[in-house]
Amino acid sequence: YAQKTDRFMGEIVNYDESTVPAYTLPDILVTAKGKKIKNVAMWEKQRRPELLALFEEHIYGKTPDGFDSLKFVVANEKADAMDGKAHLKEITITAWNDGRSVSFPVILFIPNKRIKPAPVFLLINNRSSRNTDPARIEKSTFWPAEMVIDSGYAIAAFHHSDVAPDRKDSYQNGVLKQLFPAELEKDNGMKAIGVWAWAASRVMDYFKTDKDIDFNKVALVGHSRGGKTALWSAAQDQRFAMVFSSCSGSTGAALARRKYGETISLINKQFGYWFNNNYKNYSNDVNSLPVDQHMLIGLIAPRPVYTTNATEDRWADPYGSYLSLVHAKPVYDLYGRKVTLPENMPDVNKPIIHSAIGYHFREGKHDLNVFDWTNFIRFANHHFNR
Ligand code: GTR
Repeated sequence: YAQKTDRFMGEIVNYDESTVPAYTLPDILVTAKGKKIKNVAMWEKQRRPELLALFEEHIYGKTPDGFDSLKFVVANEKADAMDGKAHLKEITITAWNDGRSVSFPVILFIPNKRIKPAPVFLLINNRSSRNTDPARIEKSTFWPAEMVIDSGYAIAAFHHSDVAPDRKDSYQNGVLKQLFPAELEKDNGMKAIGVWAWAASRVMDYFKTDKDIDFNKVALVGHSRGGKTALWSAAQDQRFAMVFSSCSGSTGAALARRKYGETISLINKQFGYWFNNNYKNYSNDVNSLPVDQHMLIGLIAPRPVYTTNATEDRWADPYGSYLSLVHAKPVYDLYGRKVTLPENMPDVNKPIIHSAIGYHFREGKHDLNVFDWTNFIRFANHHFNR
């Protein structure tokens, strides 16, 4: 990885630590009016809502407050799936608003060997839907369902494109056009990531109705664009008890101001339909963005959050993603939650588990694999006291 720059979409991509510009992050514990946040009450009443509103307004768009109704149907069920180890439920979630509806499927396996409702990992699947094959003919390390079941957890997934297609010419076809067409007219209206995050919350609504699931132990998982979504979803929806964000990079865990790997400008050019229109204003003016991504991590506090990076994924700026965690720590400190992140980037393949903010920098590619899931389970076991 000697190469220090690259060219992409007419821009120079920086991979040289020594040319990262000097930057000042907006202070996570100082309000827009300059007031210092000194305790949890001030954080929750003043700063947290302020930051949430800034992320809505300038980046991900505002999630509509409500919709008319929601319906869950178990479309298929198998009590002895995975050779008897798990109970499979294929659920169809249908949401209605103003007389129109959208339906999307959720795959859920629940371990049969358990005495209580099961904690669950919910994956926002942004790769092939074969990853979550309910028949288990296809098996993928992206969603290693057998391994998760053997660890005593339920595992669920939905496919992001079932609620908002992952294409700039058709992302509107789904939740946006059907349920919230007015959002498409607004500069701060949610786009694809907003919809994916909204759908994760609807799965959460379902979990609340399933007595086999421990509603207080739902961990949200996402990779890359799904990892950005997982952070945004959990930042808004405090019912998610834990978050795992794999290789989320730009507009996920990575600090925008570092200009290393993928920048706001590049992500807006390639994937503008993920973010609201206002975000385009920062393509060439990152320093005027009133937030940076450490604040997105801070919005998840005091809940445990775990992020990852991979050595062959400089595009996602591993160091800048780690720094985001370090700069979110003051919020966890307010809550008295133990965060044991070393000041410098941790060694490769050395996970940090016993910390409310967990992390690993693993060897290999931009992906979600068995090493990742093994450590997600360790982190969940630790923080769910299992
Ligand atoms: C890349 C994109 C990243 C990341 C990734 C993915 O091409 O630039 O921000 O989201 O796709 O989702 O795999």
